[in-house]
Formats: sequence, structure tokens, C-alpha cells
Amino acid sequence: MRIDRLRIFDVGLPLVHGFETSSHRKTSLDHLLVEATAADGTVGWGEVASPADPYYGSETTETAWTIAVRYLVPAVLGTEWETPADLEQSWARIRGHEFAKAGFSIAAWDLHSRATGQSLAVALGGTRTTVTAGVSLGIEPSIDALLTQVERQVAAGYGRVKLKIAPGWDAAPVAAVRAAHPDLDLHVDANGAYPDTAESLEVFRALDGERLTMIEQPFAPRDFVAHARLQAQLATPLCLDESIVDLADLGTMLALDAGRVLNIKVSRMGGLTAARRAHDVARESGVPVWCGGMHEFGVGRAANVALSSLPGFTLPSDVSGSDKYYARDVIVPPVVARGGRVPVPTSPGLGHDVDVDWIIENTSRRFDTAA
Ligand code: OSB
Ligand code: MG
Repeated sequence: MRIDRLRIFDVGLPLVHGFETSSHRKTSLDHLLVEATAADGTVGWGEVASPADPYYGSETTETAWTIAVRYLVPAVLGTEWETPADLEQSWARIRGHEFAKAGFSIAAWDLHSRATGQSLAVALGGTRTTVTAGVSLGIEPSIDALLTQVERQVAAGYGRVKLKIAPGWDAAPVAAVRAAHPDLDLHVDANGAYPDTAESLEVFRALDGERLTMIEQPFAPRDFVAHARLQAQLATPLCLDESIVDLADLGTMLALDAGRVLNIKVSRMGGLTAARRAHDVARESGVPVWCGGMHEFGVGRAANVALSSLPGFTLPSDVSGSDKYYARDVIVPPVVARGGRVPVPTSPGLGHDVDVDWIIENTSRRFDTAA
């Protein structure tokens, strides 16, 4: 296989409901969509789901654009490859920039699975025909507003809800949601917002009594030791997200018992090959995994659905239906969840058509090059 043409679209879409985390609030998203055309005319799509600002990780839409245009495109264009892992070798010497790499990795996997006539899920080794989806809810202006959001998603059929927490928005809203929904599969995500202090420990002890499935990323990404110390004092499993960028990080988490659940994000790990490897290692180690989201448009969302069909993804993934985020998605049909479950497509590649007209209509800048 050889990619002879690459187009990159910088696409902005408004969110149907604003989303606030411990670091900031957003009402629209700007992701890069990568279209890779092979020598035989087969087309694959990928998505760079980097946030616009460097608050989740160090990347931004702008850095991803620069790395894509200056380094990834020249590495990929005209290179001969058999498997996506081969192609990924062409950019292996670029350090970091996992979100940018992930967009090209997804496009390579889409191309590869289309060329072999397989669904992306089957090409990755997926075994499920449907995946369980959860929703992630941001920080709301009041506990009442949060309860309304939870109610809406439970009514839409979702059985797992994750709540964003931050210092000052933690034990009280979580207790209110738990009281209103005693049997809900509930978990919290701090996005690393807590300092490693006695005061924080009090908050986590309170949350430990709320029957949460997990507490996600309480401390700063690189502080494995703080996570290990906290895990030893809680019954609730800790889940690591931002901390785990490569397999060495996963090794550290396992060696220190710094977390007992893994959130695998395709973007954070630099693509589908790395995400699958993390799944394999976690599975061998008995660590349950789920697929985290970055509010992906349909291309990245479909890749997350395919990945979530692997056998180790035993917890609900952040693959809620497109309609939770976007009034009109960039794929047709959009990702649809019914009763909290999303069917895994069986047609080749990502299993959805890409709505190029809608992409172009929402594109602020574009890059186009041929070998
Ligand atoms: O930590 O999972 C996170 C969105 C932006 C940055 C970080 C996170 C999130 C989400 C998205 O929670 C959930 C989704 O895509 O459904
Ligand atoms: Mg998270």
C-alpha cells in the first residue's frame, strides 16, 4: 500500500451543550480530519482530536497542524507499507505529538481494513457486535442543573455516567447524583486537578463511600507515586488517563499499583496500534480497560467504537451517540446509541460514509498535497 495524496481539513463544529472540566469550558471544537488516498484510489480517514488549548495535554490544534504538515505528511507520502504498524515506523522518531500521530494512524487503519475488505473492528481483533457506551458530564452551574443532565442521559438509555469533578465541585454533587440514582454505574474524573494534600485525601475518602466504579486521574499526570499512595488508602479503583501516554507508563502504573483501571484513548496513545498494544498488556495483567473520548467527531468516534469491540474492553466506553455532542456529524449515518449500546459496524473500514460536503462547509483551512 502507498498513500499518494493527503488532504487535511481543519474543521470546527459547535457542541449542542457546553462542556466544562476542571481546566476550562468549551462550546465548540476544532479537529483536524485527515484524508489519505492510496495509489489504487482507496480512501481512508483519520481524526486529530486535539483540544484547541494545551490544558488536557501539551498539544493544541495549532501544534498538531504544524507537526502534521511539516513532519507527518512528508514521512507518510509515497512510503510503501504492508500494515499500519509499518507505516507508523515512518514517524517513530518524532517524539510526543500523540494526537497528531493518531490522526494518521486512524487513516492508515481505515485504509488497511478497507483494502482487506474487513471492518476496522475485525481488523483490530474485535470480537463484540455491540459496545456499551457511557456518557461524560461536565461541571454544571448548579447541582440542580447537573441532576437535570443526568436525568436526561439516563432517560436516553445510558447506564453509566461519568461526572467531571474539581476542587469545590466534588463530594456534594456526587452525593446528590448518587442519592437520586442509587443503582447507576457512576464514576468521577478529576483531570489531574487535585494537589497531593491531606485536604484532597478527605475528598477522596468521602467519594470512596459513594460506590463509584472508579476515580479517574485525581493527581497530575506524572505523579504515579501520589496515585499509588492514594490507591493504597481507597477501596475504589483509581483509573489513569492523562498519566498513560505509552507502554512504559502502563508498566509504571502496574509496577507501583498506581491504578487498577485503564482509560485507553486512541489520541493520547498516538494511534490504534499503540491503543491495541495497551489493551493487550492490560488484559494479560488483569486490568480492565475502557475507551475514553475527546469529544470526537464521527471519524474518531467510529474508531473508538471499533477499538471498544476488543475483548479486554469490559467497562463502558465514552462512545456516546454523536447526538450528545453534535447536531450534524461528519459521518453518515452518525454513531447512534440505543439503550446505552452502540452497534459495531460490519462493513469495511470505519463502516460509515464521510460527509465531505459538510466537512468542507465547516473547514477554516485546508492542506492538500500529492506525491
Ligand atoms: O478526561 O476524558 C477526559 C474531554 C476532553 C478532555 C478530557 C476528557 C474529555 C471527556 C470526553 O471526558 C468524553 C467523551 O468524548 O465522550
Ligand atoms: Mg479522563
